[in-house]
Amino acid sequence: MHPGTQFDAVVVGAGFAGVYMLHRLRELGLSARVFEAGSGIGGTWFWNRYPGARCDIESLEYSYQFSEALQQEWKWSERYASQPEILRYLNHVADRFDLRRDIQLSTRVVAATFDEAAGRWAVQTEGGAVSARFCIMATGCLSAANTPAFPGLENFAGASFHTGHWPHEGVDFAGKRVGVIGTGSSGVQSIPLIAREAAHLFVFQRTPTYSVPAHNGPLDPDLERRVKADYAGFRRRNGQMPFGANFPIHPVSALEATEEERLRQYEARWQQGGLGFVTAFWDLLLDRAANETAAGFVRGKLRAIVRDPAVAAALSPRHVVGCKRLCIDTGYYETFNRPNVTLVDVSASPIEEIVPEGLRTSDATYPLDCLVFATGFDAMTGALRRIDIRGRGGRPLRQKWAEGPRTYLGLGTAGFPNLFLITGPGSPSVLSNMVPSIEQHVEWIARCIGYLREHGLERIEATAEAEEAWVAHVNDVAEKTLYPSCNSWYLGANVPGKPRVFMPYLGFPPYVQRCDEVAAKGYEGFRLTAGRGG
Ligand code: N01
Repeated sequence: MHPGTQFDAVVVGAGFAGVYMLHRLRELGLSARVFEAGSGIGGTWFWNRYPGARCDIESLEYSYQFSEALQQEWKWSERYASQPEILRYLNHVADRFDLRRDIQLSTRVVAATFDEAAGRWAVQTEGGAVSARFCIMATGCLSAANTPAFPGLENFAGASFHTGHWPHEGVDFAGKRVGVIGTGSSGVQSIPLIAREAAHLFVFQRTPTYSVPAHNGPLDPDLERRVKADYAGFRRRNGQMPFGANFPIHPVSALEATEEERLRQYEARWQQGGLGFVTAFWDLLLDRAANETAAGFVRGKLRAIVRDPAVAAALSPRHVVGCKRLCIDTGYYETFNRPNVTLVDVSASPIEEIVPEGLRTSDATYPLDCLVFATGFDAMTGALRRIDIRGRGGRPLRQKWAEGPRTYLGLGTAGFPNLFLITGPGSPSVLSNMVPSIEQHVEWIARCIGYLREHGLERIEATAEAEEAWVAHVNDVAEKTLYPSCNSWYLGANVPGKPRVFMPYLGFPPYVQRCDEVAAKGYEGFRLTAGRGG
């Protein structure tokens, strides 16, 4: 890589977003380079190799739709695809569309600086620098691992792992005393499998979690046939649902339904399995009393599963169900019936330090050979903040976002011309089916770049006014729901010191409509210019 190497576009990250962005840039006839820190493509699905890692959106939906041939020919083996299968799929896509030659692996981007005079981005990697007119961040929403700074961590004599940076060769827990910190989706998926292997498993739980069974299994061939007979229609209908996924909303208030009707609905959704539990009634995420009926149902289920009433009580969440990401499990609550599993409530007795022989809480020391951090991510902004991004006037993005992320549509941010974010904060992203959201952003960005070229324009930048209004709108929408009511990573509440701002935009269909309107009005809310300053 020579300092003078020039591209039309640089894409940072080769997960679902970067891979598809490259394909679209190629179709536009642009020169593009993707930089990927990992030694393989796949993003989230490259890094998260912990036991039990799988997607909890159904495989027929968690896949690209941009190519009818691709979606017809690929065969998923299970209802919910496992991490290895999704990684195989992404590698297949890279080969099928001949993308690898423009993807540079094992290359971490450390800085990106907008050169105002040239109207280009200088993109600095650990191995060199290039320049590009467009800089597209496909860095992922959940890619910057969060490992809490427990005192003494560096003195631990055993082995420690973060679920988001799992060793490729796997980890042998046989005969080991293992501690897992964290009971979000990653903990809920890995705990049952680690428990089967370990001599003893201690689960350090700060906040109990609501989890609904996955009922995973081989993909139903009839369902596959029906979906593939009209894949486009299936995608279109899903795109009209609030989360952009096939979770039909039952159009009845939980409070207006009779007790019997409520139980019937909840039981049906429980038996169906998956995230659609939260749309069992239309007001579950809007009204506390309505939500409590669903929360009570899940607590009842877990009390029936977990034999020790004290353990069941400690596992019972009190917050609003769905407010932190709902978990989907295979045998999670059942795992606490095993004689080799101990639940440690670290909200009652907090973790004080990691000691060479294990973990010490305020009332006991737990001897451990291995420690697993299922402690999540510096979500949505973490990966962007780890790159030194500087816009007009050399202003750092980190400084601009010091009080929380500010974007227009989650696609651009004022002061940073020709910088695009794929599924950035302020877009539905993590509160939608990620793959269609990624495709929608990639297609919007590709169309926008095409428009600039057709109109002899060189720069696009969100206006401060449009951004201001969008940030306020994202907040207004969230405030009408129960989402801001608990300490979730959607709010940045899991990372000490992170500003508490609700980051995703709620509502996939209105969001897509808004993006389309903005484009149709010549990119309303963005300033488009012919050259420098303009
Ligand atoms: O992370 P999390 P995750 N001391 O942030 C605890 C997606 N995903 O990796 O709740 C003690 O949800 C923390 O406790 P608390 C999905 O969107 C999808 O599990 O903050 N505990 C919590 O229990 C998901 O939501 C899939 O009190 C500490 C846990 O660690 C997102 O990724 C699979 C602590 C972190 O949970 C993140 O999930 C996996 C501390 N200092 C992930 N700090 C599927 O598609 C944190 N915790 C299936």
